[in-house]
Amino acid sequence: MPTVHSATYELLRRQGLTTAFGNPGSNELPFLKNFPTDFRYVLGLHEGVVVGMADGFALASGRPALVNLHAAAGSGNAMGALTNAWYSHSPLVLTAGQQARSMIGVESMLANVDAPQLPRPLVKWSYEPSCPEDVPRALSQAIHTANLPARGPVYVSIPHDDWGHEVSAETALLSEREVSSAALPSEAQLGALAERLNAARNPVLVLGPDVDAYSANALAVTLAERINAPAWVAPSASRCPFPTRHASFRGVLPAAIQGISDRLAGHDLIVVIGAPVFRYHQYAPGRYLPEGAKLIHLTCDMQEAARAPMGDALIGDIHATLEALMPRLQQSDRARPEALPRPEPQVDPEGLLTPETVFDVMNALAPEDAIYVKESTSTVTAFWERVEMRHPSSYFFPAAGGLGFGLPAAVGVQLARPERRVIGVIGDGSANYAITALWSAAQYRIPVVFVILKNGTYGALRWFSRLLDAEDSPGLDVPGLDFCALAKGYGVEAVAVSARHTFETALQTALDDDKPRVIEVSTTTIEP
Ligand code: TZD
Ligand code: CA
Repeated sequence: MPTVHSATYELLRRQGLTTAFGNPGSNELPFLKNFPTDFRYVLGLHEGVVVGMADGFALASGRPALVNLHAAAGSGNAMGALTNAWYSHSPLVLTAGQQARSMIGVESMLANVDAPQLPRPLVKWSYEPSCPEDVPRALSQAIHTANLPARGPVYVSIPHDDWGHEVSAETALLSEREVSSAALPSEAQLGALAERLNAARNPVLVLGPDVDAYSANALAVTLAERINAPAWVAPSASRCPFPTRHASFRGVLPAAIQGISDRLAGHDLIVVIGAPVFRYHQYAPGRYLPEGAKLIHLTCDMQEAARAPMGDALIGDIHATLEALMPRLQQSDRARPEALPRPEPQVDPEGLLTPETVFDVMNALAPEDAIYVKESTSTVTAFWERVEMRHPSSYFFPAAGGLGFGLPAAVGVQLARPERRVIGVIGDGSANYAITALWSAAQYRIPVVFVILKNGTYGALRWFSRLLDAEDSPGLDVPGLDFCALAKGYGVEAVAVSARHTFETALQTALDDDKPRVIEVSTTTIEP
C-alpha cells in the first residue's frame, strides 16, 4: 500500500516540484527521510533565505516551487519574504512540519498552534489536513491553487506522524490531474477594448510585472508599435516588461498619485497591463488621472481589478488576451515616439564610484541576456536609465519592497536559469537581511555575481527622511561593514573595489568564473 510519504513524493514528481528549498527541524525529518534521488534539496540557513531562493526559482522558471519550513518559528522567519512573494504572484507551495497530532493540544515544543492562521493574509490558501489520509490531496490542492491565476503562495501544515500512514491506491489519481484555466475575454469584450484603443487620440501604455510573467513582452512591443504609443513601466516595478532601448520606452513611473498624473498628462487613454492600478509608495496626494484621461486595466488578478480607485478593468490571461486583441487593432498613423536620449557618463570622485558608472560598466561587460536581481533602493532610476534589458525575465526586484529578497532570489533565479548569467545588484543595507544566501550559493556552486553597492547608508531612507521632514531620525547609516570578510566567512571569494578600472577587472573575472563571487563597490549616495 502507498503511504502518505510515497504518495506525496509521487505527486510532487508528477507535478514537477522536484526541487525543495528548506531548513529542517525535527518535525520535518519524517518527510525528508528516504529523500528520493531524483529530488534535490537546497538548504538555506535562515527561512527568509529559503523563501527568497524559492521565490527567485519560481519567478524565473514560471513554475510552482516547493518550500519546507520548520513549524511556527520557521514559518515566522519566512513571513517577511512572503510579502514579496504575495505581490509578485509567486506560486510558492509552502509546507511546514507540525508536531505529532496527539501532541499539538498540550502545546508541546514545536506545536504550531492554529497553524493555518499563522501565514495569513500573505497566502492564497492555508490548511492543515484533518487526517493523515488527506495529506496528498491537500498538497495537490495547494499546488493547483498556487498555480492558478492570480498565482501566489499557499501553506500546508503537516503533522510529522502522518508520513508513515497508509493511503488508498486511489490517491494515485491525484498525480494524473491537470488543472488549467482559460481566461480569454469574450468577443464582445475584446471588440469593445479594440474599439477604445482604435478611437483613442493619444493613448499610452503602462506595463507591469505580469506582462513579463505571462511572457507577453513581445506582444507588448507589437502593441506599442501598432498604436504608436509610449510605454511606461508601472510604478514599483518588480520585473521588466518592455525592452529598455525601444523607441517607445519611457522609464518607470514614480510611485506617487500626483507624480503619475503629471507623467501621463495629455493622454486621453491610459492602458494598464499586468500591474495593479497603481502600486504607490510615497504619499503624494493629488489627482488619480490627468485631465480628460480614461483608464483601462487588463489584469490576471481579480483583487487588483476590484481594488483600483479608478478606471475600467478586464480580467484575463495577459498573453492570450493581447494575442486575441492584436488582429482587431488598426495600425496607427500617429508619429512614433522618439527614443529617450542616452544618459551622459558621470564623473567619479577620487576613491568612489557613482552608481551610474557601476551600471555603465555592467551594461558594457555583462552578456546581453544577463538577468539582474536588484535590491538597492536608491539607485532604481539610474539603473533603468543605464542598463539595457531586452529579453523576458531580465529583472527581478522585491515586489513588496521587503528587503532580504535580493541575495537569495539571485541564487534561486540562477538555479532556474543556468544558461543565463545572474547579477545581483544589492545595497549594503539590503545585503544584511539575507546574507547567509552566500553560503547556499557557495555550497551548491551557483555562479551568481553579487555586486554590493557600499554607500554606508540606507540611501532611500535618507531621501524619505527629507520627504517626511524627519531628517534627524536615528538609525539611517550602516558604517563598518566588511562584505569581503562576510563573503569569505560563508565561502564566497570576494574583492573590494573603488575605481572604474578595478571594478571592470573584477566584474570580468567574476563573469568568466563558474562559481559565485562578491564584488564590494564603494559608491556615492544618489537620489532614488
Ligand atoms: N526592513 C525591511 C525588511 N524592508 C524594508 N523595506 C525596510 C526595512 C526599510 N527600508 C527601505 O524601505 S529602503 C531601506 C530600508 C532599510 C534602505 C536599504 O538600503 P540599501 O540601499 O543600502 O540596501 P540604498 O541604495 O542605500 O537605499
Ligand atoms: Ca546603502
